[in-house]
Formats: sequence, structure tokens, C-alpha cells
Amino acid sequence: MEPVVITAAIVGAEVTLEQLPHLPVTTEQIARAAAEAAAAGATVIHLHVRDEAGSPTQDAGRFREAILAIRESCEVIVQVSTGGAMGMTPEERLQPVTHLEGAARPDMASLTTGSCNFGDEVFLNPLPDVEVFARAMRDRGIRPEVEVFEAGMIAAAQRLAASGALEEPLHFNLVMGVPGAIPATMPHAVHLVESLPPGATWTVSGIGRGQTAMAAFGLLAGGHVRTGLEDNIYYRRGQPAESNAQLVERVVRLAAEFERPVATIADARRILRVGVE
Ligand code: KMH
Ligand code: ZN
Repeated sequence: MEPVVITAAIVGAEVTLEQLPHLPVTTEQIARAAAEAAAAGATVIHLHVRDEAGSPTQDAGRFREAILAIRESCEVIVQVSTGGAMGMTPEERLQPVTHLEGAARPDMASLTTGSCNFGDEVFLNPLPDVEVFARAMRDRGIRPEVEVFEAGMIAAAQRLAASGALEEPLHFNLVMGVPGAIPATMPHAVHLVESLPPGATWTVSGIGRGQTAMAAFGLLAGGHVRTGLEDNIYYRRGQPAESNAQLVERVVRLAAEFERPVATIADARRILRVGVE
């Protein structure tokens, strides 16, 4: 089988320092967490950043610092978040795509192609805004990862591909287990994978309790796997995760059991079509 690309979502926007005091939030902590995750086997870093107080921000300056520090410390594909945090404006969320140049330019960016429940809140992504995001990525050669929190988001991505805003083949992240959105269960996972357009690549993020089962599903079904403190602050029930690297190490062990080699950075670039013709 194809090598598995492991993404580490090392910071997130919803996890607080009260919940997890060792969450990496400063530039130095983020660079160290990325390097440790890369050493453990991750080849993609899904990146959010925080301000001085540890609150989520989409400030381009903070992203620039973090991306440059990550690139100093390891060789990975940097994928910035355009989901940001609840309540941010579309313009604010798009800054890491529109405001970063040169060595700080990201390789990839997340792109959620619809709205959904997010706990008690609504993660709002009207399609006209999503199209602006997609075209901004396309104009800058930044590879989108389509974030799928509900099944209809796959069809919405195909509409954007039909209009030329997204370039095929598409790459998807099946985000399963956000409270109020699609649950992290096998039948839902199978349905999502069967709904993907031909030629698409996909990764799966099991949020919270669904983490390990969804990682195993991704490995067995020929997909790729995302893990990290953004998705899961527990290593197992009642045991807080020590680090992003600890979560990556578990995926690497599962991959060995299921005889999936772990992607090198060159494999990851080829599979995700990042920085290759
Ligand atoms: N923080 C969530 C509202 C993304 O990075 O694109 C959305 C999120 C998805 O994390
Ligand atoms: Zn994110």
C-alpha cells in the first residue's frame, strides 16, 4: 500500500491552556512541537497560532514567525488553518493565505466547504466565502485540504471544482467526531470515503474518543491520518496526552502493525501534490 502521510495538528484553536498547560503556543514551543512530531513520523503540520495571551489569532505576523521557526527546525509541509476560531471574520481567517510571502508562504491551507454545528456554536462557511478562499489559494499556488465535517461538504467541494475554484484531484480531510457534526463511526467513515470523487486523496481526523479507531480505519482503508493536540487532548480515556509526538508515535506503531510504511517528506509531497509538477 501507499505510504501513510501523517499530519500533526499541533496547536488548534479551541483547546485552552487551562485544559492543557503544555499545549504549544509560543513560537519556540510551536517549532519544537513541530520538530518532535516530524522526528516521530509526521510530514505535514496543520498550523494554528496564538497571541501573547495564548488566545487564537489569524495574525499574519504570528504565522510568519511560527512558519519560519518551524522551517528552521525541521522539513515538513506547512498547512495553515483558514478555519481559525469561532467568531472570526472571513477576512481575518484568510490572512495566512493572503499575507505571507517568500520563505513564510505556506505549502497548504485548510478549506472547509460548508457550515456545521461545532459544539453549541456554528462553524459558518457560506459557499461564496469558501469560493473566495479557494481562489485565493489557487492564485498563490497553495494546495487546499478540503475539511469535511459533514457529508455534504464533499459535494460542495465538487461544485467548487466544477466552477474552477478548486483544482482536481482534490485532497480531503474527513474530520469526524466534532460534537454536533458527523460522528466518528465506521459506517460514517465508509460512507464519506465512498462519496469522494475519483482520484481524490484523503486523510482522517478522529476527534476526541474516535481518534484511534479512525486512525486505524485510515490506515486499513488506504487513507492518511491526522492526529495532534488540536484533535485530542487525551492519549486514552482519563490520561491527558503528553505531547503531539506521543500521539504521532501511536499512529506510527499502528501503521507498522498494518504494514503501511510511513511517508517520507518526498512521499508526502508526491502523494499530496505539494511542490511537485
Ligand atoms: N477551529 C475550528 C473552528 C481548520 O483549521 O480549518 C476550525 C478548524 C478547521 O480548526
Ligand atoms: Zn484546525
